[in-house]
Amino acid sequence: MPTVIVATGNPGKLKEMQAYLGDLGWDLQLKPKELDIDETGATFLENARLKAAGVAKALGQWAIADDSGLQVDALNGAPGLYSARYATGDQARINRVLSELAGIAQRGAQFVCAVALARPDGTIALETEGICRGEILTDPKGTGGFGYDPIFYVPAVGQTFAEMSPQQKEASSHRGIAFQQLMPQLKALAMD
Ligand code: ITT
Repeated sequence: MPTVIVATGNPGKLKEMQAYLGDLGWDLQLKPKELDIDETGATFLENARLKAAGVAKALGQWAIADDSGLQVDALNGAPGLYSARYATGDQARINRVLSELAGIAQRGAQFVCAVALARPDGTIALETEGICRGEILTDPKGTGGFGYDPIFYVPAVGQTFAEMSPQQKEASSHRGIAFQQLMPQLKALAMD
């Protein structure tokens, strides 16, 4: 059973990644807290590569990383790459997006998730990107999930991410889509 380090410090992401990778039978281990890789890339994919490669190389193990964020159309794609740094804490981040959108009728937005898997030498073995379109509500709805989930409404499902079951979020979300895309390649990968 290959050991793979899940290169994230975000508990919400970790829970989803562990569930999505569960069928592979890998020995999933969490990266040490003190091993923090600077996110200096210009795109989600670049940051996912940096995190996966940095952690893999530092530990000499396979590592998988996710870089993700919310892009709001009326805010020219903000918070985007800065989604985690938009304010301190999930509630403050939600409040900032809602106040910046106050009085704006155009509510379109998308979540993007880039995933990269790095070999123990830091080279990238696989990568992909998933996108989920939705709308930003005027008030939060639902208590599940994490981050911006309570304000992100998916018309095709008729619910926010925070109202969805974990299975529904997996089926429709940026991260769920990215991992669905990767799954056949992950299953076929020789990791010895
Ligand atoms: P790691 O880099 O350690 O993985 P992070 O939280 O810093 O953790 P990112 O830099 O990728 O991760 O920032 C992504 C932010 O976007 C995250 O903190 C959330 O606020 C938000 N986000 C990403 N996916 C989300 C989801 O499925 N639901 C709600 N918010 C999400």
